[in-house]
Amino acid sequence: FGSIATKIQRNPKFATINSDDIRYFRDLLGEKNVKQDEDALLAANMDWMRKYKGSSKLLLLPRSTEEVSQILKYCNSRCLGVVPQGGNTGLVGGSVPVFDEVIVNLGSMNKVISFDEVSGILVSEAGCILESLVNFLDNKGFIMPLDLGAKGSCQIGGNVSTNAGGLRLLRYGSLHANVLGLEAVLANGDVLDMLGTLRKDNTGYDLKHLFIGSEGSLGIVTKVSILTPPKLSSVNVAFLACTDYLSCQKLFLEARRKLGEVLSAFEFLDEQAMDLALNHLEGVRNPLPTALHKFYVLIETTGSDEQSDKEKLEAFLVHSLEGGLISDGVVAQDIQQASSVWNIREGLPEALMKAGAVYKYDLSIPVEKIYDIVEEMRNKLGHSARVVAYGHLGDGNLHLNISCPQYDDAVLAQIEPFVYEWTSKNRGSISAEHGLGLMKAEKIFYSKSPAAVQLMASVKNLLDPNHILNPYKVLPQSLSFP
Ligand code: FAD
Ligand code: 2HG
Ligand code: ZN
Repeated sequence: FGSIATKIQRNPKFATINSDDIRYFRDLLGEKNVKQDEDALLAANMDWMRKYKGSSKLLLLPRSTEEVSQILKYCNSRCLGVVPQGGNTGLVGGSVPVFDEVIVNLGSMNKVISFDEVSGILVSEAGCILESLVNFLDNKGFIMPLDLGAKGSCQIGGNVSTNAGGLRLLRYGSLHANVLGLEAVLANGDVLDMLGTLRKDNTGYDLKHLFIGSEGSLGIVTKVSILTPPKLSSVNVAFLACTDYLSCQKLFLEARRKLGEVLSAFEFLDEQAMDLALNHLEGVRNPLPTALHKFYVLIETTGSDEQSDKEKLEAFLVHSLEGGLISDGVVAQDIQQASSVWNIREGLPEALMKAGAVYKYDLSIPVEKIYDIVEEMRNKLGHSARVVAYGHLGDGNLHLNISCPQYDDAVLAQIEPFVYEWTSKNRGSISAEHGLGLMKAEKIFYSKSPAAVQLMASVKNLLDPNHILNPYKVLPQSLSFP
């Protein structure tokens, strides 16, 4: 496991769970929603990467906002640390305890509350799994404005709390644009009803935005209202090969120009990522099998007119081939082929897990510089680790992954602080979409000014004066103890 927790001190103000606490929670939630058994706690204490592991003795499963409110009111009065948890797919150690914090998992709050078929506005509880919302909407002819590889496990409340980006952000924008309202419970148990369903509402400060991306540090999100786009009939997926990064970049510019309003995803992976997918993912084969290319680009178009969308894509591909931007390519002929191409891209986090230990960096970098850091990192590390690059090129978001047989402090010392300093120097962000969590709480200054961080700490103090919510995460520890 990562050695991060050993560098952090448990907040001495926090109480420890006792039998009175357990009795209180059992009375409130019923016995079966208060978990103390080893199996349930093992899963809830460990993150998806198996890199961060807490030692909580208590997992609570509330079924209503009122129960969440009572839980937080009680924990606040007792000064018990709390970790809000969704699907536990987060990649920065934010969703599991560091020490013995109480885990509050929203999974039992999984009902759709309403759906307006005219406006496409969906209101649901926070514990709904993203994929179940996708399936619900599919029947109504709508889609979720976000899509990510973790859709089978992550919850909409977790997505909102991390401001998850994913594979469709290029087309539909971030959750700051699509979440119309939410309900959140503050640390003292107060329920903040901001569950608006309006596209436009300029009455005062738009407080919901504080909760979008605050990673459970300001409140527990219990309900979400979200704008969903209509499902369009024509979806096309092309998988293309480029000989160098500059061609990928130029291809992106061309795609925006030539595919315009139908472009719905522009993802890239490099040779090392493809090699990893082929070696570690079951049932995956290279759609361009003649050779291993340096770069691959996945382009998706989504529109309403099958014939004209296809013509547009074909004209774009012919033009790109003639102009030398792509060296090879295929267009998926049916849904199965499209999803097998998507499986390569979406399966990369899992392939990395299977390959051994992995250091993950989720960087926003100006598109033209994205691959510079990958090459610099490769030169620095030589043969001691494998540098794997992929990501949401259309959003300027690089997923830089360094894979090695086991975690090794000597390798880590080569990567950090280099990766953060490089990103900061090039005016990027050290977290494009995964958040800061535990991994990067101390690193926030690489991307935010001291004045901005100080204001964040003031907001935290105001909303959670005892700092019970997701302690040791998001903000540096020096600002974290009240
Ligand atoms: P968790 O992991 O349980 O929690 C994440 C954070 O949110 C924690 O800090 C937690 O305390 C807080 N939280 C959770 N629920 C609540 C709540 N109801 N109220 C308050 N705080 C809460 N992320 C992307 O942005 N884009 C991607 O493309 C993407 N792809 C992924 C693919 C895979 C295979 C995996 C494993 C992860 C991926 N992620 C991606 C990261 C992760 O899935 C997202 O961050 C996701 O949004 C987390 O949702 P979750 O329900 O699992 O939250
Ligand atoms: C993705 O885009 C996720 O697949 C995970 O954000 C990124 O594995 C990663 O580093
Ligand atoms: Zn991503």
